[in-house]
Amino acid sequence: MARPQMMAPICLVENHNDQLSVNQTAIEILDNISQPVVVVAIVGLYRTGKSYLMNRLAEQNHGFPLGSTVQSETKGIWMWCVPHPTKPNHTLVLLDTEGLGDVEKGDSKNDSWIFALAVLLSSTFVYNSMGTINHQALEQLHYVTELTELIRAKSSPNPDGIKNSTEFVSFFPDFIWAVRDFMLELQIDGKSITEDEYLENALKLIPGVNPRVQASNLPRECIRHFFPKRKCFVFDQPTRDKALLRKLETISEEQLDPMFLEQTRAFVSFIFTHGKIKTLREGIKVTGNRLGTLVTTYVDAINNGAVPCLDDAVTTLAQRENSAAVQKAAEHYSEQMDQRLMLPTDTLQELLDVHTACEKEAIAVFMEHSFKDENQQFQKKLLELIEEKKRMFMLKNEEASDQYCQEELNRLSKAFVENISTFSVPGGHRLYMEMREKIEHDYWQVPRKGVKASEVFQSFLQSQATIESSILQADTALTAGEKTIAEERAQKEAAEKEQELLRQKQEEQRQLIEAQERSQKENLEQLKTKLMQEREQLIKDHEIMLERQLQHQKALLEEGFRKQSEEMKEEIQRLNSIVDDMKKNSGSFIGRILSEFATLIAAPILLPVMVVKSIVSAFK
Ligand SMILES: Nc1nc2c(ncn2[C@@H]2O[C@H](COP(=O)(O)OP(=O)(O)OP(=O)(O)O)[C@@H](O)[C@H]2O)c(=O)[nH]1
Ligand SMILES: [Mg+2]
Repeated sequence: MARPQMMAPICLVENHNDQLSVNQTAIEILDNISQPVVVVAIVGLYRTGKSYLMNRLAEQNHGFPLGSTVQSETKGIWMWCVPHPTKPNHTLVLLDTEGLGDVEKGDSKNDSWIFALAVLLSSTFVYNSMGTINHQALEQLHYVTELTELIRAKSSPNPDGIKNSTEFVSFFPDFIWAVRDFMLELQIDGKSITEDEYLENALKLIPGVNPRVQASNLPRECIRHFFPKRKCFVFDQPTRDKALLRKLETISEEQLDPMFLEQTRAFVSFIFTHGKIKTLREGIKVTGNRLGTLVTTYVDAINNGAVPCLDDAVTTLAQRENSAAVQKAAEHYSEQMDQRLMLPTDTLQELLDVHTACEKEAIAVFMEHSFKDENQQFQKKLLELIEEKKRMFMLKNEEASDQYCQEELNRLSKAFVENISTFSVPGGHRLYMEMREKIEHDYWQVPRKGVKASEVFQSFLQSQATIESSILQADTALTAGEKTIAEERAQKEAAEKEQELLRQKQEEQRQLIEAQERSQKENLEQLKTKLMQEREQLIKDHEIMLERQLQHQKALLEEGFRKQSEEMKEEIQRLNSIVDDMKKNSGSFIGRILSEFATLIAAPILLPVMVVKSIVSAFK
């Protein structure tokens, strides 16, 4: 099923008795979505109209349940997958979360985890709040300051010394602040400002040492640092009528404040147009089934007392998908070989040519569906699988040829064999030889006998050797001398045929070695292309990180925060030198991996190759 159709939202992450768990039914739904996903998550204080806004994104009145009392309605994280309204073949995944800061909740730790999960899973993260963006609103957003403790980019501390949080920009979502029941005029010093300017103004650091100011500066810094792409939407009250407010989902659009309606439409349209596909680092696009794996990996980590880690999640994804990619590629090889080969093939070379073409395609299928194949272990597995399959096709080819040759030879030699006694007459040996030569001639006229043609005929000749000799000896038309000459000729011819057969085998071994060399070359070439692409993407990721750091540093300097700006210098220098090194060393880095892989794939094949080579030299 490529197109998801969910009639209603479903709980994705349950939050029961302060324990998070993944709902398997929701994972199964995601597993069936192979389309890329645009994921919008909404987070914010409880009872602030989050679920209502998410229903607007699903273009529905009902869906995520709203509550009209002060008791919080949504628990855990709920999911609704709908076809993307403007991007064909994409799925829009809406994640509605449990309201933060509910006083009725005992433990607030899960609030932090829900916040972190929403950040990790979404490509657009909506922070929803009521009223205005003031000190209080920013203090309530303290969860953002905890993210460095709750999310890890790499499983072990960065060997290159880059801070964990610096890496956030390479996989964090775009940030939208939705301000509900906004009553103020968008003006500063009498001048109209946009919503985005309103947000940026609110995020400017406030000078001073007042602890309250410092407390709200930290979330400001974190938002600016972790979410370089920011947007703000303000909303009027949906209606002045309190009774209607409590049952918003039941009222028609005409009953809503036109301004609110317009603002909601602008918000929805922005997300439909600009909401990006969820992307992990290095350009890895998230599909529905990948999202399912991510949720499971992250929630497992939390439940095991660990910190959800992007790299670990990517490794899990890669393991799962690379092994599926091996299967897919191997199946492609088998299917194509089945389709393109007509057994028996005329020569071994004919089979090997088809094999080379099919293997090339299979490697391409693997490359398309795999990523981060550490030590190329999956590619090696594919190579071994294809080698095994190739041997099986060769065996089948030999069997088909053997059977066909036997049948043809039986047909051609039937009368000859049945009437063998008729040669026991004077001059019978000459007749026998003429008949046998005719059979041989006719046999070689039969097309597409395949790789076993000579061998089968050779066995036939061997089976005739004693008969021929007795016919010769019994032939009274020949002198003893003529018989000796005939005997010697027969032996010479047999030896020549034997030699010819060995030459054919030798030639076939040479073709096999060549095919293996072609295969290794193809594997290395396609790996090289893939490694270059991955490397380019990695460099791009680091360049983006660097650019964001520079932007942030510049903004701090412009706002007069020289000290903070100076503090960023070291990290920027580190990033700069990493990017430089990566660019400089790309060639040698890829070269090293390729040569390691070349040794790895040569080893298991080399053994038969060496055996083959010794066989070949024995023939010389
Ligand atoms: N004042 C006001 N009320 C709203 C708005 N949007 C929805 N409501 C009403 O607020 C109540 C709560 O709405 P929900 O959408 O359930 O809010 P929520 O943030 O999802 O609530 P929790 O899931 O409990 O955290 C309902 O009665 C809605 O009708 C809004 O923009 N302003
Ligand atoms: Mg809700």
